Amino acid sequence: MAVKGLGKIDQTYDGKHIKVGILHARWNSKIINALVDGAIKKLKELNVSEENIIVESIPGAYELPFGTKKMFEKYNVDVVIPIGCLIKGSTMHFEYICDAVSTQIMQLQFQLNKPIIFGVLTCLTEEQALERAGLLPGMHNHGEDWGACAVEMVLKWK
Ligand code: RBF
Repeated sequence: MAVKGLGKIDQTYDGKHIKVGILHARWNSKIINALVDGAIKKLKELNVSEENIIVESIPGAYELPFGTKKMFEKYNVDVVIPIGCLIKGSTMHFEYICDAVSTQIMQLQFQLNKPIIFGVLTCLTEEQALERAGLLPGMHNHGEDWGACAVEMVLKWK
């Protein structure tokens, strides 16, 4: 098969029959709100119905892996998009949380045999996060990519 544009969706997916969980952290709420809105917008564009999009929140990014596991158990969703925004501070917290969360999310996919999207921004500055949430002029909202990724990852491997 020909190589398509990197990062671009390879075909049209119809999300009519899939159920998606969005679990978001509440730290850095302005950025989080934009990312969640972007993910929902894209899910709806791909035909996922509003009642099949379940949104829950947890305090911070560190809670995302456990919360994601619970989203599958509680709501029987096909895929979860854990959304968080970590911004580097002056201590080592950032490194520990980024490492723990990314490792656990990756492992959880194999434990549960379910796709989990990596909706966590790990930024060195707030400006980087604002850019990636589409909140600075001309910048793209990564939440939209995560919505598209979620639909593809469910339907491609059915
Ligand atoms: N949670 C986030 O989602 N993003 C952050 O940037 C973030 N920075 C934190 C920095 C410090 C120093 C601490 C103590 C916590 C931070 N958290 C952050 C919260 C963390 O993910 C978690 O909710 C708490 O540590 C409780 O387990």
